[in-house]
Amino acid sequence: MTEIYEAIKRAAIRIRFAIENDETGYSHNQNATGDVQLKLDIKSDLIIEEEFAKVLSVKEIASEEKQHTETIYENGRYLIGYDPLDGSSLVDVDLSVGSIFGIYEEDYSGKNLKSAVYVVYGPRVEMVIANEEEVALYRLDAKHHFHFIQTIELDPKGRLNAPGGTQKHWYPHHKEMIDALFQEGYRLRYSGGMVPDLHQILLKGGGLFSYPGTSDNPAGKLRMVFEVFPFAYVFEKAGGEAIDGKRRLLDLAPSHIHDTTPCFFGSKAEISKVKESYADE
Ligand code: FDP
Repeated sequence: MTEIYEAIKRAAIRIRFAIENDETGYSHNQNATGDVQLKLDIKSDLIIEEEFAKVLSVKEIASEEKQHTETIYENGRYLIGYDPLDGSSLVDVDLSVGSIFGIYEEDYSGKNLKSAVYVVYGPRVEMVIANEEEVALYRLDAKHHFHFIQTIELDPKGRLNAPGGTQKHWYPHHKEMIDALFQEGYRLRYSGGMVPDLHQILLKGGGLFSYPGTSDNPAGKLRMVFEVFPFAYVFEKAGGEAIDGKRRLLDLAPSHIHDTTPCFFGSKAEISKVKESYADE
């Protein structure tokens, strides 16, 4: 696992350099979900693949930017599902973006996720590693070294509300729940980048990030293997919860690597409100 973390650190340093120096334009390709890929998406994906190709414990990779999984070392132990540059369209407007990694064994189901890592490329580069022991925050320094800053633990109740999805298509019970949080005094924090939005909730004590199923998109937008399971793991290990409205996200298994699911990540108090609101749906 340590070698995988080291590969992610090397990839993050290279991706940061590409974000700062490369063109942000679109390529002529589409990814598996039909999004037109930015040149930076493709480059970040290649960088990560190159770094994982140096790690003998990596059996297979599944990238949000690739249609199919790819075998790396037949005798390797881990399968890695990753989103190379989440929120990449925000680079153009100079907002924060991120890379997300789920490290699985045997298959890409939530129960087989063994560790999760994400990197935030913001004013500073930060990396969070979650495993059985802890959720730990690291920051990149001028000597290209990620140094330990602190462990992360959510408060039982937070103050931030990050509601995703197009409001016009929200179901009525969802809208009522989001409105009730604002009525209680929760503050809106939503940049449109999942990584910095969730990072803010994790570091500022807690709150709720939601990307629900909607009338036009009942299965939501965010992808289980590359985005949802890794953050569900981080939130649970930090003392919070992550559900699809009713069920624990890490109890789900995709039938295809690009499957999406509605998702809610938060501290215990907010997730109990989600459960109440979704109980009869
Ligand atoms: P993006 O499409 O820009 O890559 O991964 C999907 C994602 O960004 C998340 O980072 C983000 O939270 C979400 O989509 C934003 O979606 P909306 O624009 O629908 O709010």
